Amino acid sequence: MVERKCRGCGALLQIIDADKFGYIPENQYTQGSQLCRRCFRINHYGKDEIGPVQADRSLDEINMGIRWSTGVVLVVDILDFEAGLPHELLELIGKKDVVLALNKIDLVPDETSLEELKRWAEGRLSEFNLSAPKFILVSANTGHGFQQLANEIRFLGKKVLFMGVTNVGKSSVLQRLIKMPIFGGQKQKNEPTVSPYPGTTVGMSHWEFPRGLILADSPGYVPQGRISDLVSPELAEKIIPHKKLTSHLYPIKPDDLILIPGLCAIECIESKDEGVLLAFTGSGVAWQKSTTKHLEKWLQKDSEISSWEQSFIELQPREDLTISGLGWVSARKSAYKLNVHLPTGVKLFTRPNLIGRKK
Ligand SMILES: Nc1nc2c(ncn2[C@@H]2O[C@H](COP(=O)(O)OP(=O)(O)O)[C@@H](O)[C@H]2O)c(=O)[nH]1
Ligand SMILES: [Mg+2]
Repeated sequence: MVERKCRGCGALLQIIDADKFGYIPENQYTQGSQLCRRCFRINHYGKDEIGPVQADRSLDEINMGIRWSTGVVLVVDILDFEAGLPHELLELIGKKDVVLALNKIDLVPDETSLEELKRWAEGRLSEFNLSAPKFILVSANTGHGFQQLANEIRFLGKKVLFMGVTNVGKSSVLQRLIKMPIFGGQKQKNEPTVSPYPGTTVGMSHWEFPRGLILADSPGYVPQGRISDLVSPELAEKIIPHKKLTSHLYPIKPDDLILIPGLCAIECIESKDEGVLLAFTGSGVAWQKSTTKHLEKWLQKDSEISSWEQSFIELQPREDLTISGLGWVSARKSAYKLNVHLPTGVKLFTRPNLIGRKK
């Protein structure tokens, strides 16, 4: 039997085990179908019946893909920027030519102009270990930035790998690109499978274009310390930003608490002046305010988390405190000393504010 891969998720097609990746009923296989049953059901019913691919298996595929490639498009979710650039992943890319596609810009509120976003991203990228990274602001939903992305891809050689952490929109970006006239414009029979669940793409899948250009989708790298990777797939789907960012403004003084029940709590220890914390989310979970007295109750409320840890953070006005895979809060008017309660292992970052007037 000649090995064939699923066009949607890149898994090797097989007719033996319906509970494993790549399963396809035998009659469909012999008729030449190139889509596994899992991808068919994700596309038609929005249900992933097998679940995410294992992190170590993804890593093997990513490594293979990097070795194969002449250049890389690294896709990053602009709303979860720091989590999208893990040190280990940048090391894997090494000295390959790379273009960064900062995706999901449709979720950033209109008050933040593209120019502002660009300046902010430039500043942030200078802190990561990337030599003169080229980046493009894109939205796979609206098509923004795709002409520029397509142009840049032509400088990456003939074999271009799309990579990044899980759920940033790698498959969505590729899905839109392969339909563009610049790549031949042919309607493809199958497309890379896009889903709200992390871990959908299982293996590399190749898409061939005129003049020998090949674009390849790859499974997502599972970064350390993202809240969305520590909870059930149902809760992860809720937590991952999918709608336009909203913010709530909370006047905060010592002993106040802002929190997302069962997921995180930020406790004010000290504030210099009367200030506010702006809490941002683009997901299906909401921030709220309480007091330190109720800390334990809120952490335990309907929580999937069994182990918590606490970090002390100082936040200056117009700085964001971001919680990997969840959202962020931003200080205004006052500096704050905060105790942050998070599931054990979840990473925190501070950075210049993304939204609103800059320093
Ligand atoms: N709002 C918005 N959602 C996007 C965009 N790109 C991808 N998504 C959503 O993000 C989720 C993950 O997309 P997918 O392409 O499967 O990510 P992958 O795991 O990196 O391949 C899906 O729910 C997509 O619909 C975008 O530009 N804007
Ligand atoms: Mg994918």
